[in-house]
Formats: sequence, structure tokens, C-alpha cells
Amino acid sequence: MRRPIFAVFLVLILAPLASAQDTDGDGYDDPTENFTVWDGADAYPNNPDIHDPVFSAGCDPPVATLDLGEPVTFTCTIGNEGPVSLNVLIYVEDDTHLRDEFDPAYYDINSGEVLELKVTLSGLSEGIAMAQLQVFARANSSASHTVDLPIEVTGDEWSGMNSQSESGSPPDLSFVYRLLDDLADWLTEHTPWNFSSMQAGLIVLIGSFCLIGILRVSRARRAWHKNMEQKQTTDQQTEARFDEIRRGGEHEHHIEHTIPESPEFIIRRNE
Ligand SMILES: [Ca+2]
Ligand SMILES: [Ca+2]
Repeated sequence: MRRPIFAVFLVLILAPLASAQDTDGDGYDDPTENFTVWDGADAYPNNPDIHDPVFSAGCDPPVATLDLGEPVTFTCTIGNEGPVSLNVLIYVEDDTHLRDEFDPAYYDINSGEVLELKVTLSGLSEGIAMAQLQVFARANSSASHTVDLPIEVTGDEWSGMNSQSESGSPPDLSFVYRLLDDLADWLTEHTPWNFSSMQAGLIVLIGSFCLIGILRVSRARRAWHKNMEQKQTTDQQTEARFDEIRRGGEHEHHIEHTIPESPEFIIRRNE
């Protein structure tokens, strides 16, 4: 009789020291370094009513409407509501109408921590689509938590680049319109006629053309005068040279300094 009693006593003493431990007695062992919640440990080791991890998750915007090729980026938050740190796989299940630009990855989320992720999807074909953010907290198990991302894809091509460039230009145009309005007001005040901003614009346009024309004419005139002056100088020089030639042969060699003296003359001088 003493032996069985001793054995039970021994088990009761050693039980808490054993490696596999189920503190709350729900049949799921407490998590350890080698046996985590991912492997199947109790996510709530001190609560016999619960053993699976619990998350709070949501994405913003809750719904989206996209044109073909248009992207949308959801900001998703995943909070670990349990008392144990978790390692989770986050995956985005796309739809035939969507292109998924999210790379699945593992994340550590401590107890009470909230993870924030950006999930980008773009419209691929027309239709009502349902993407899903999935949080896997256990190996070989279905998703522990999912967030639906309802998206309607229209049949229109996304004019993304065009609309971006258009959105940049209106301030410049409104500035021009305002100037024309001011000019029209000024002209109406200072002349006996009424001017619209379009007429003011025409006046500015015609004025600009006239100004360019005047500038061109004056520049051409200046060039013509310059040419004429040059022509007169060269004409005068030519006439002067002719005059010298006409005066007679005796001065001819004085004019053409570059002609060398003949070797015959040099020899004769040396004798
Ligand atoms: Ca347990
Ligand atoms: Ca439990």
C-alpha cells in the first residue's frame, strides 16, 4: 500500500517541473521556446476556456472602387489580443478581377502589440471582387483571422497618369484667366468700350504679334544699315586703290610692298 501512495505523491511533486505543462488543464500545453503557439501550444495558458489565438484586425478603406489598372492601398492593422507573443504568416488572397501586389511574410506580434501593414491591389478585369487578408497563427491550419476587402472593378481604363498631369496645370491657367479678367476690367474702365476677358486675351495676342513684328523689322533695318556702312567703306577703299593705280606706274611698286625685288636687281647691286 505504501508504494502506490508514494508514486502518486512523487508524480504530484514532479508534475510542475515536467517539460510539457498544461497549467489550465484544457488539454493544450503551455507554449515554450521549442513548442510555440505556431506549433499548437495554448495561446491562453491560464484560461481553460480558450486556447486559440485571438486577433483584432481591420483595413482602411473598408471598400474600394477601381478602374482597370488603378491601384488601391489598404492600411491594415492586426492586433494580438492574447497574453502570449505570436509568430504569424500574413497572406492576401486575391480574386480573378484583382492583381495582388502584397508579398506574404512572417511577422512577430507581441502580446497587446498592433502590427500595421500596407496592402496594395489593382483592378485587373471588370467585376465585383473580394480579396481577403488572412492571418495564419498555427501551422497546418486554416486562417486564424480574416479581413474581407470588397472591391468593385469598373470597365473603364484608369487615366491615372493623365489625371495627375491635369491636376498640376489648372492653377497656372487660372492665374492667366485672372490676369485677362483684370486686363478686361482695366480696358472697360479706361476706354468707352466693354471688354470681355476673351477680347482682352485677343488684344494681348495681337499686341504680342505686333511687338514681335516691330522687333524683327527694327533688327532687320539695323542689319541693313550695318551692311550698307561696310559696303561704303569697302567701296571707298577700292576707289582709293584705283586712284593710286591711275596716278601712274612710278608709284606702283610703293603700293605693292609685298612684291620682292628681282634677283637680277640684287646681283647687279652687289657688283
Ligand atoms: Ca492549457
Ligand atoms: Ca487555455
